[in-house]
Amino acid sequence: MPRSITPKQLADAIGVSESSLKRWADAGKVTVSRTGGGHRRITLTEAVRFIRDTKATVVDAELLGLPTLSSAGSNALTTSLMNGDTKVVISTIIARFLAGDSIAAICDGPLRAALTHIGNLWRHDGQGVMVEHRATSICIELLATLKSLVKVPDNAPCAVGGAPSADPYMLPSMMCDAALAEAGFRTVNLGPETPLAVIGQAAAADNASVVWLSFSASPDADIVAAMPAFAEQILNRGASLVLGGRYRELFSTLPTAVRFAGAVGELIAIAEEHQISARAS
Ligand code: B12
Repeated sequence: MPRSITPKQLADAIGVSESSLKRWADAGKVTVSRTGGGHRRITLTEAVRFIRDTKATVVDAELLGLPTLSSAGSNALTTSLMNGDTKVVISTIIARFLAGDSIAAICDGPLRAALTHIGNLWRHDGQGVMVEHRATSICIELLATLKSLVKVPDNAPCAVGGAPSADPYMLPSMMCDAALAEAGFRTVNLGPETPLAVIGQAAAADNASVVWLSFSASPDADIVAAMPAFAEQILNRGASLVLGGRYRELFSTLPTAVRFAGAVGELIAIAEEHQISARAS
């Protein structure tokens, strides 16, 4: 069951009167369902959509089951991520999301900047590895929360992806996953260290329109050797294959239909392009 709230809770969360909210519901501006007893309920994902679309100001996020919002800037975000302050990180990013920033923009902007800064620590500071692991864990929680706030339509096209064997990096695929969900895709994130054959199997089983592969660690020679056949298998199914991550350029000799993305936003643009041409054909 999706989490849901009452019209009064949403009205109080955005500082408007309950009667205004009921008027908007009657006009179809916010979708309301009824409980068995006839009481109005609004799913959390619908409340989040309404807040973002109407640029409503959230005055009490706790009524939505979210942490009190913080308007900390990018420097404060990096500091909080370094200090392991989960609550500040999540509340700062959720505030930006509710104000209308896309998940892709959040990933390519403040999150990438903070993690780049943290990645430079391990060389200089004995605590760097601990900070890096803790920051990754906070980002995992954050990305799962962001994904839970978007509604994916029932008949959504599917996107499948992950990182290949010997690549331990979790966050790039979690970012692709959450951003594609926001863009209206049903997603299957197979996560890090996934054999290419398994990604191919999932793409076929789920009839994926888009397949992403993340290369953050230097791939083994057998993966490089297996990529042409893998690419052919995905492209022959009519899906888009998108490679990202710092080692993606190793594959620049693959067929030109394979796409390369330096940012999550680019993946979203390619996935949307795929859907437009699929609808046209
Ligand atoms: C967390 C972390 C780890 C964790 C990962 C935990 C986990 N399970 O996920 C652990 C501890 C495992 C780790 C290990 C190592 N790490 Co490390 N790590 C990082 C760190 C801090 C963050 C990585 C991350 O998640 N970034 C967030 C992502 C989202 O950012 P991004 O990779 O830049 O991706 C952006 C774009 O490139 C793009 N993108 C990326 N992938 C994809 C995929 C697709 C499909 C698309 C569309 C887009 C896309 O979108 C993202 C958002 O804009 C980075 C620093 C950094 N700059 O990223 C170092 C970093 C990657 N690590 C580094 C190193 C050196 C190591 C180790 C060798 C350290 C060691 N001595 O053991 C090992 C190697 C592990 C291995 N097997 O390869 C170096 C890599 C240098 C290099 N040129 O290769 C970095 C850059 C740190 C540094 N400045 O030196 N690391």
